[in-house]
Amino acid sequence: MGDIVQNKINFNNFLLFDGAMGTMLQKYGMQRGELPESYNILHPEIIEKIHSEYLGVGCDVITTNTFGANRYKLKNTQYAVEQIVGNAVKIARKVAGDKFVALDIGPIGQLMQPLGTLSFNDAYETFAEQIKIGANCGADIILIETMSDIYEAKAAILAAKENSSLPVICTMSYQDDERTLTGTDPLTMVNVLQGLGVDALGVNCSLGPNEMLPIIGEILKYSSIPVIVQPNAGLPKLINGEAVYDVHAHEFAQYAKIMAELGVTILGGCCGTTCEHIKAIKDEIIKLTPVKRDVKRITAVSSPSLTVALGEEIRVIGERINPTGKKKLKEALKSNNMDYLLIEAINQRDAGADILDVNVGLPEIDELEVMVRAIKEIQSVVNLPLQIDSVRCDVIEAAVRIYNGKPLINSVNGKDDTMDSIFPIVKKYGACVIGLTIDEDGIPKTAEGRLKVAEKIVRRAQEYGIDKSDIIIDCLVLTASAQQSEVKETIRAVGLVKSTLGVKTTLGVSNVSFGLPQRELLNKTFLAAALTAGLDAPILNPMSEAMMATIHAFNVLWNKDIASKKYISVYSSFAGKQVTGVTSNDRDLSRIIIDGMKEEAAALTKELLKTMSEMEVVNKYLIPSLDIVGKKYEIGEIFLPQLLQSAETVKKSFEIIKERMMASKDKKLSKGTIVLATVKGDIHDIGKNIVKILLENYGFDVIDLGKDVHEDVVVNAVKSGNIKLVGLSALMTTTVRSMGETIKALHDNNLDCTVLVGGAVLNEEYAKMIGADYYAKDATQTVAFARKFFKCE
Ligand code: THG
Repeated sequence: MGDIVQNKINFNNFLLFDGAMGTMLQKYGMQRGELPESYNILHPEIIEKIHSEYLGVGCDVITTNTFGANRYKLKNTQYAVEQIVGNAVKIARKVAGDKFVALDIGPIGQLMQPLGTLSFNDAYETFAEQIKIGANCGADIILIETMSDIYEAKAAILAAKENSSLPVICTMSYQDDERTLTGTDPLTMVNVLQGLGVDALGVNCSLGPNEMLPIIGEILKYSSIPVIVQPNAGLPKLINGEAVYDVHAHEFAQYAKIMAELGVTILGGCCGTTCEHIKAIKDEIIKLTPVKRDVKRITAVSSPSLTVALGEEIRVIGERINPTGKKKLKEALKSNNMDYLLIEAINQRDAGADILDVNVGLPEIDELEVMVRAIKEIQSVVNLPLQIDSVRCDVIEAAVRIYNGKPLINSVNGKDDTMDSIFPIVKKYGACVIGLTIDEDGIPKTAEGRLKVAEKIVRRAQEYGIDKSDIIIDCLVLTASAQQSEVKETIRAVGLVKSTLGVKTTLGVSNVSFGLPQRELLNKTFLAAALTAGLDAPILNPMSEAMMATIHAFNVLWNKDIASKKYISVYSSFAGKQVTGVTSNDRDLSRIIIDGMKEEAAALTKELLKTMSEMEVVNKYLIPSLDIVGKKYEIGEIFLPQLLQSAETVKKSFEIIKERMMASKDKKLSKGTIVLATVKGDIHDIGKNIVKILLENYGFDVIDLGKDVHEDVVVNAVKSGNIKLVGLSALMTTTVRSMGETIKALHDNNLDCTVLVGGAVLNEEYAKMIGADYYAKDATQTVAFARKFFKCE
């Protein structure tokens, strides 16, 4: 940190951030297509002026002009990250005085694996580079913002914490369905980011203050750390051919006031906001005192788009991904057959599991490597939170590091050395952890003895800064065959631990029956008794109908399944219905595509082609299952990651089908050719890339012209390929104009093609105005249009 004195920030007071950088740069003459970050080098005086103006209206924090200053976005420019970030922080530092400088970190602009190609480690390294430079040059805060993928946010937060000692703030951007692009809801965001130890969290960009209110309400309900909001100045509207933000300073500040009264303490502005907006907020919050919020912490684990809270309904932890006693799973792990694991995961999910235990501990394999792979693979197809189960600390740490969400660690116990090695991991990665009531002296015989161990675990965790709500106590099930007299002591311990410590509880229920016949009978009877004593999350075999039935019934009888809703949905048409879900035998290609199992799809396609024609496979399986997935996406049952996973699965099938068709005479598989381009001046091509994946997997050929594409390039591609359908995308308000120009160029050249447009700031009205033939809200709409256009229906 050199000799720069870092300012101390009080997050308990109101903290006012600045407004938009881009809007101000445009005001000072920045042209479309210019790189905003280049101003740190070419026109530092303009950046200095903008910072000074924001400081002049009373903001406490200025944000560096480094939103896109990462190695990916700067790759094809003449600038280095070091130079851009270094200059940006120095300029801000120079004018900040006793105010704070926030190092701005925006998204990398690439889709993360498995959606795209960016690996977690590459994301981490990319952020680490920016953060080291920014911290060295004197930034006071790391501001990670406009994140739409919580996995990317996690990489950035870890990079910030491991490469600086600065406070970290993270804000994510939401769509109008109150989820981020990759499907994260506000509760999940809070549960994950708060666990990772950020100093404040919240929302910025993409929506105006009004649209953000419901999201902010959710965040405030769960966040026990300060909440930050930086809205756009409304939703972009079209005025004289320009997309503009029209929530003016006064109205904006009224929303800021409402937010502050709800409990938001850190405010500022994003796109379209100026000094006037910031001054107006200042004038409002100066009259207010921060609201003291008392947030009750919940015990909850998360996948990227699903949070499972313990305490209301009984939650089932699926035990089946554990090689103990399972010959087939052992074989699969030894031969690196991940599909077997995935089928176990899918089957347990379909049978009603809420969380999946993942244990791959076998002496003959590289457990760490297999665990990391298993976690990644399972998370790419199943949207449930995972419980990471290993006796090895290094395996647990590697797994929770690359896990996407807030995991549950299985387990810690009352032994000093175990606690000292596991708790730092729990704390650092913000996991929940199961605490087993066993210590150096073994498992206490009595319930009181086990309570003592539980108390020790909770106390010690708190010394590590872990909240009690992140601990789930396991009073340990003993086997009836060996220790029959102690079985009911476990049940008594559950009640005692719950009432004394107020923590949530789990038990490995199936242990009770080891070595006895009719295990299910003992398991379900023990389960019912334990549930009555207050068991919250049993670990069991969800494929056992009797066990799941016990839980469904208990949830009704204990008034946890309100109005018996779930019970009725499971059992109202029970006659003849299989509740255990599909087994590996009846998995047809449609099912495999919907589940997103790539390797299985390829193998089964080959199999099907022995008896069916290529087009039959396409029309009977590929297209209909993609349609089902598209519908599920549209109604919000699945999110972008699952949609793309299924699309990629179809791609595997398609590759095989295409090969066959190339080999035979019939080469006409393509349903039509589409040119795609992200228009001039715009380097944000994530949307276009998503559209490309979907179109290709529906059987269209795509000519991808890339990003920042000049209109002449589009014209030439359409001319030379005699293309009938063109898709244009633009993300930024500054580049939607280029879109209009591209359409005009196509018309001026008398090209007989239809133009479809899409992008975050576009809408129907604007699409019409710039002469587009069709506006697509998302990738699935684009596909629907293409199918109509090429008469595939
Ligand atoms: N507490 C916690 N974690 C645990 C346990 C616990 N993890 C492991 C175990 N106990 C819970 N999981 C299982 C998994 C499988 C079985 C029992 C408990 C089981 N397997 C059959 C066997 O070994 O015979 C095989 C079943 C099959 O082939 O399908 O019984 O107590 N925190």
